[in-house]
Formats: sequence, structure tokens, C-alpha cells
Amino acid sequence: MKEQILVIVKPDGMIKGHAGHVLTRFEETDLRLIGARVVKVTEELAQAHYHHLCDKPFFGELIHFLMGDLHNHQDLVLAMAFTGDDAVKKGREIAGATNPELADPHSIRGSMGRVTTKGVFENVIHVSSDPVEGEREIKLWFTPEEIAMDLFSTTTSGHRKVWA
Ligand code: IDP
Ligand code: MG
Repeated sequence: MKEQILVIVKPDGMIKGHAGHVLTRFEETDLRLIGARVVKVTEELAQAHYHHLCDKPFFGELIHFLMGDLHNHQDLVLAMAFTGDDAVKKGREIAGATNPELADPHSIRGSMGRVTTKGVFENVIHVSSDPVEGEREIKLWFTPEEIAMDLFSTTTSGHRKVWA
């Protein structure tokens, strides 16, 4: 079944110059790139993205992490949207387990991530965890015009197309 996922090269991946490698790994699959943008991560966007983790003890740190506060204020990330059969499973396989120390060494997180001495997971990329989250996250990070195909229903607000 066709699914859509959001992939983000997080600040640790950006500052280490892994964006190209991440894109290459995804291009090697049959998933189709349908949107890509460099995004300056605000606190509001980071909190909306990770809203389901707001009760976790590491939530505050996670928000700072995505905003680049732990990486020399690298607040620009690469956000990409992909579509294709079993996109979630394929994307999560490429990413590897959440904890980079437990991730398959051939995965992106296993080969390029680390856990810092303070216990922060530097796991290089985000990949949507299921198709519902994929849709929610793509709508959060992209406008309809920034997605190069008609995926989700839209409506108009003034002269602009917005997600319905
Ligand atoms: P995922 O990124 O593999 O989908 P989630 O459970 O959705 O994992 O968590 C989102 C992000 O929160 C992770 O990618 C990681 O950056 C951070 N995180 C998750 N669990 C922990 C933890 O136990 N300690 C520190 N950071 C964590
Ligand atoms: Mg997740």
C-alpha cells in the first residue's frame, strides 16, 4: 500500500554533513521524493512535531535538540517527503532503531549516530512512525504547493491553497 513519510536530517546530521548520504540512501529505494526544503526550526514547530512526547522527561532537551541548540545553533534541517509502497517500513529500516547504540550498524543511526555522555540520542534522522503520522507531519512541515503531487485534500484560504 502506498504510504507517505516525512524524513528529517536533524541538526547533528546536518552539522556533520550527512544530508547527501541520507538522500542517497533513500534514493536507492523505490520511494519517490515528492518534497524537500531546508527549514529553520522554531520552538513552535519542534513542539508541534514531537507533541506526542510532551510527557517524557527528555522532551525539553528534544525540543532544544531539534532547534539546533545542542549543535552550535544549527537550526536549519533538511525536511523531505517520500511516497511509495510500505514507505514507513522501508524508511524505518534505513533509519535503524531509535537508540543509535542499539541500531543495526548498517543503518543510518547505527553507522552515524551516537549517544552523548549526557545521554542525548544523536540519531541523525527522523522518519515517520506510521502512515497517520506521515500525513500529519508532511502537512506540518510543507504547504500543499511544496509537495509535487496531489496527496491529501486541500482547500483555499484567500488566494492560497491550504491543507483541508
Ligand atoms: P523515533 O525517532 O525512532 O520515531 P520516538 O520514540 O518517536 O523515536 O522519539 C522521538 C525522538 O526522541 C527520538 O528520535 C530521539 O531523538 C528522542 N528519544 C526517544 N527516546 C529517547 C530516550 O529514551 N532518551 C533520549 N532521547 C530519546
Ligand atoms: Mg517517532
